Amino acid sequence: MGGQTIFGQNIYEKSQEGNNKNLPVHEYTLTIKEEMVNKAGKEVKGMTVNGTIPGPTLEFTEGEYAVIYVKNEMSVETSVHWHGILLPNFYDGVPYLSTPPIKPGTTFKYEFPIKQSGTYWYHSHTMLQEQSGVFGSLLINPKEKTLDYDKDLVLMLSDWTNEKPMNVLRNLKRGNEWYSMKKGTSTPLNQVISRGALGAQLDFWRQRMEGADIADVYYPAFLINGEEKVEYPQFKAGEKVRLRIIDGSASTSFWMTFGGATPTLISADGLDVIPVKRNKTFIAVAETYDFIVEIPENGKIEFRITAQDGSGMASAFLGSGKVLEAQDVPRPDKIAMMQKMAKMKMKMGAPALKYNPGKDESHEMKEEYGMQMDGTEMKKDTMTMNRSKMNHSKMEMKKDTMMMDHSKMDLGNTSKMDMNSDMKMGGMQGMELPAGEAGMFSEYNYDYLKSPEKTTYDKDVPVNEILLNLTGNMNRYIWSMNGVPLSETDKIKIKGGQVTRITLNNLTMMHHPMHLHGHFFRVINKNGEYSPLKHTVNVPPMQEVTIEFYGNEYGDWFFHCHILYHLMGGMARVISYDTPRDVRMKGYPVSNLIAETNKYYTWGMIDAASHMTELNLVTSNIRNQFNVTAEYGWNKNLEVEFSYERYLFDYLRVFGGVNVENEMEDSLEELNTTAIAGIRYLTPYLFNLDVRIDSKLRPQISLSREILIFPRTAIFGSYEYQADFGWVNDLPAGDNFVNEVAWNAGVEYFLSRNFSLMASYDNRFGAGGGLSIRF
Ligand SMILES: [Cu+2]
Repeated sequence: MGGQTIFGQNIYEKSQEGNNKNLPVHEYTLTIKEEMVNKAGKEVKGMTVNGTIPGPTLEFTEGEYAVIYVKNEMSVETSVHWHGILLPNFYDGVPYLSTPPIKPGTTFKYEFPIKQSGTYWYHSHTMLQEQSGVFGSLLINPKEKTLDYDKDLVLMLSDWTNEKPMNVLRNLKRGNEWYSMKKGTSTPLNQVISRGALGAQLDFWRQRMEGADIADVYYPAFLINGEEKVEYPQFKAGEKVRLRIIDGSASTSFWMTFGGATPTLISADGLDVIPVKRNKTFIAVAETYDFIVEIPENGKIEFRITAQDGSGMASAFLGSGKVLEAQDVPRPDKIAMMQKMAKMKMKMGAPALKYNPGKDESHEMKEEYGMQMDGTEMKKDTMTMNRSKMNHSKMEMKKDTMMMDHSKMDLGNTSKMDMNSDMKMGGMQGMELPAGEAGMFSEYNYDYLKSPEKTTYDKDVPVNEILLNLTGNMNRYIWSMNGVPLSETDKIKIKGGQVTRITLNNLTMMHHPMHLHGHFFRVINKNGEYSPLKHTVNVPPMQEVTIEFYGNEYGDWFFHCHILYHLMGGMARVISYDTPRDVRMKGYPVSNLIAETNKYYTWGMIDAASHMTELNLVTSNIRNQFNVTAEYGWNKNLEVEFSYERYLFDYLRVFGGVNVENEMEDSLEELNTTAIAGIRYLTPYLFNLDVRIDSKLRPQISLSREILIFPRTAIFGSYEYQADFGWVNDLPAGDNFVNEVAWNAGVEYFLSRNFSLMASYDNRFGAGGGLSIRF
C-alpha cells in the first residue's frame, strides 16, 4: 500500500494495525433504532441505542482491545464517534471524513486498542442524531487503581426537545423568537427601558445585535441518565462514590452544584487533575468531570444541574434520608450583561460570512473587533516580560485591563510569574483583581484545573501558530471561524512532529465548546507548565483561549464547536496531517459531510386578516436565498414578487426577480409585470433596506423593522417609496414625475411557535386584523 510513512510506520499499516499485540478482546454490540419515547410528557419519535436514551455504558479496562459492532436498524444512515478516545483515524466515526457512514440495515465493526483510562462518551456524528438520543457513556478503568473511592456512578447529562431537531434548526435559521419567549429569556423593550438599559440596547442594535445571548433552543426537559429526577438509594453512608459526569447535551452547558459536604474534583475530560475541593462548577457541552463525594450519615446528596441560561434543571439523589439540597444558581441577568458589555466598548458584529472567504484576514479581524483599548492604558514597559511574548497575547491583556482599575493594578504580581514557562499571558487571567472588578466571564476560566504532571513539549519542537476567530450571525444563524464557514474553506494543514498552537478568539455573544478529535490539547491557564490537557474547551463570549497539541497522528481530524446547531451552521474545520486518504474511504467523499453544513432550509408565513392576506416563502442556504411574497388586499390590490438573492457578506445581498402589481388602484383589470434588481442590506440598528430598480427604470427604496416591545408582543412597520420619472412609462399629461408610497404598521402577539395574532394598517389595504401562521 501507499508508501508514506509517519514516524517510521507506514500509514496504511498503522491504520490497519488490528489486534496485532493479542490484547484481550472486549466486545459490545450497539443497536440504533427509531422508536417512540417519552421524556418530557409527550410521546415522540426518538433514536435509541439498545432501546434506551442514553445508550448503555460501555466499560473497558486500559490495555483491552475494543470491538464494537454498531447495527443500524433505522431508515437513515448513522455513525458513532468515540469522544475523547485516542484511536486509529479510520475508527474515529466522522462519516465521510474518516469513517464510512453506517447505511440503514448494515452493521459496522469498530475496533481499537484502549490506550487510556477515564470517563468518555460516544455519540452519533451524523447531523443532529445526538439530539434525538444517539449517545452513551464510556468508562475505562485504569490498569491499576490509584484513587481512593468505593463505587462508580456515571451521570450522563442531556437536553431533550419534543420537536424534530431539524425543525429546531429551521426555526433558528428563520429567526423565530418563540424559543426565548417560551423560556422567558427574551429581553423586550419594556424591560430594557425600565432597567435603564436603553443606551446599551441602542449600542447593541447599532452593531446589529439583538442583545446578550446564552442559549438558543427551548428544551422542555433536561435529563440526568434520561430522567429529570433520578434516585440512587443503593449508596450507603460513608461510601465514597466517583461521579463520572458527562455533558452529552446537543446545545446545553450547565452549572453543577452539590448538596452536603464539598466534593473533590479529580478529573476533567477523562484525565486526572490535581484533586481540588470544589462545589459550583461549570460543565460545557461535551466535557466530562469526575468528582468524589462521600455519602453522609444523615441524608441524601442532591447533585443538581442548572441550564446555563437558567431555563431548567435536573437532579440526582445519592443515598437515603432527608435531602441535602444543592445550592441554587440564579438565572443570569441578560440585561445587566448587555449593560456591562456596552460599557466595555466592545466592537461586536464581526462578520460570519465574508465577501472574499479565500483571503486570510484573521489578524485584522482580531484587531478590529473585540474589546477596544486606547493604547495608553497599559504601560507595557513597566512589565518585565519580553516583547514577543507580549505581542502574542496583546488582546488578552487588553481584555483584562478593560476590567480593572489601573491605579490598583498590581503589576508586581506579574513579574513574579514564571516567564520562562511557555504559559505566556494566560496567567494574566489569574491576576488578583480588586474585589468586585473581576472580569464578567472569569467564572468560566479553567484555572482550577492543574495537571499532576508537566504537559509542556520539548522546547526544540517547532511551533505552528494558528488564529481562529469564532464568528457568528444570530440573525441568519450562520456560524463560522474567521468569517468563513466550513463549506467555504480548505482543510487546515498541520505537520506531524510539530506543536500546533491555536488561539481561539471568540467574537460572538455565545459560548463555544470547541472539540478536537483524536487528540488532547493543553489549555493554557495560570498553571503554566502544568496547564491541563483536554479534548473540549469552552471559549466564553468575547474571550480568548489558547490551546496547543503535539502532532503525532496522521489523517484528517474534525475540529468544531460541539453545540450541534453551531456545527450544522458551519463552525467547524478539518485539521489535516495531509497524508493520503485511507483507501477504505473510496466512495465516501468528504463533500457529503461539508454539504450537511450548507443545507437549504425552507420556511413560510401566511397572514390571514380582515383587510388582506399575505404569503411569504423563503428557501435559504449560506449564500443563496429564494423568496416569494404575495400580498392581496380584499379591496382588489395585489402585489406578488419572486426574487433570488445572493449574500455577498453577512449584511449585503444582491437580488433579481419579477414583480407583479395591479396598475390601477382597487382594480385587478390591469396587471403590471416588471423585472427587478437591486440590493438588500441590513443596516445598523437592524433595519432591512431594499434599494431596487425595475425594468421600467423606476427606482424604489424601502425600509422595514420589527421590535419586541413586551414579552410576547412585537411591533412592525415598513415604508416603500417608488419614483417614476417617465423614462419608460407615459406619465399623465403635465407630469414629469410621479411617486408611489406604500407603508404599513402593525402589532403582533405571539400565541405559540407557529401562531400569532396580528393587526395592522396598510395604506393600500386599509386597517384590519387576523392570524399569522408560521410553517
Ligand atoms: Cu458554538
